[in-house]
Amino acid sequence: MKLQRIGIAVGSVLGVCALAWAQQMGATAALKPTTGNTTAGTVTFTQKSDKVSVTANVSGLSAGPHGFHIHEKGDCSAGDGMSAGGHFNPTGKPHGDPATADHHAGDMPQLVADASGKATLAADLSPVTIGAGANDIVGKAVIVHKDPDDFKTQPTGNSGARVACGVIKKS
Ligand SMILES: [Cu+2]
Ligand SMILES: [Zn+2]
Repeated sequence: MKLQRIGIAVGSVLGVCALAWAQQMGATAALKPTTGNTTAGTVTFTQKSDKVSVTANVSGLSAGPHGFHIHEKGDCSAGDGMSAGGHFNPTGKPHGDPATADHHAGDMPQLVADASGKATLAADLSPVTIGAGANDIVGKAVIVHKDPDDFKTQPTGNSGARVACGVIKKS
């Protein structure tokens, strides 16, 4: 009887832990500057039911808006960041504003830097996931661009050179 009770108690604890783990599943990307740039920061992704929320803290930018995307290859080895490939686009959509229906899964709201070159961002992303399915962003890369994203030019948004890159890793 005593053993049985212990068994139930252990089972409950494991169940609660599994639930907490599922709710807090996340991933991070440490942004490092590409050659000749100083942009760096941290990007954190958290799975929340059918959406993924992103928070970013980035420094070393020129003041104003900067294109900000998840790119398809988790490879920041090239000095210019081009090894990360194009925008992450598992759903075969055109490039666009993430606030509208048609956009790459990897399209995110722009980073807007203040006069000191710092930018913070908090947003919900869709349709991406962490750790499962075709829209999984783990193993992809986050890129910060030199210029604003016009959300029109295909397939890049015309946001210019890549000033920082970071591979997305499960946390
Ligand atoms: Cu990009
Ligand atoms: Zn795009």
